[in-house]
Amino acid sequence: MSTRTAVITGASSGIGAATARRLAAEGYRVVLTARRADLIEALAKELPGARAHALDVTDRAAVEAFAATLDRVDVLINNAGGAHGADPVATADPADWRTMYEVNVLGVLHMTQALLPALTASGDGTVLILSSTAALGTYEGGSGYAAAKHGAHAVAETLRLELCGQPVRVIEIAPGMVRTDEFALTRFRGDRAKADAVYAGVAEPLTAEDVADTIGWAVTRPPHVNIDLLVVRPRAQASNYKVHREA
Ligand code: 8X3
Repeated sequence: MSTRTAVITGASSGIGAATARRLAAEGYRVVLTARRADLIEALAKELPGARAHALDVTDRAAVEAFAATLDRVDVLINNAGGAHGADPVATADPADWRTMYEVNVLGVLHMTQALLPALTASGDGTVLILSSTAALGTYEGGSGYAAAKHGAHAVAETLRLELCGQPVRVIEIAPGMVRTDEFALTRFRGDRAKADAVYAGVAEPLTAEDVADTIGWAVTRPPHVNIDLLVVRPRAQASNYKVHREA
């Protein structure tokens, strides 16, 4: 049997890069995609058999062209996503909402549609959608991001219904507070002080590796075991609103 292949979106940093490392360690041939070619090419050099393909998941034609380059796909990790802005509904920028919907929802649609034939043909395919605790609840300032991630959650739930009886699992992983290099910095448009304040006093937020560990566990369960939805938060975060901060 040839080596199982995992395609990972947003693999240039954070949870995507950590997941690429984790799945390569599990023996998968990983295909790294992200907009930033230099970062995924550098990571691919570190991982045996890995390949990098620069890709914007919001570009449907590019996604279809990428899919045509693949001879085998067993696992699709829909990780590309993110938050833009933390403004109230009253003043939020529609451009931020459009960007979040395009990446977090339509990006998942494009990738899943393009790779589903290969995932089904593998006889044991997995579509994993990385959502968020913002897919299941919300918080002030989180409306646009929560709306997009609620959308991704709905896609996961619907796809699982539609694929029932076919050899493709649909897994959703919903992380809470994860400290990565870029998530909060992107949300606050590069404002380092605001980004750091998100994690202020939290003894140990999750790391990208913690989430990659969860993803690695979920996708390596036996084929008949489907981890529908897994919420993972740091011990110091009991809910979107209940975070223990040390003074
Ligand atoms: C990240 C979790 O709390 O910033 O997806 O929405 S949160």
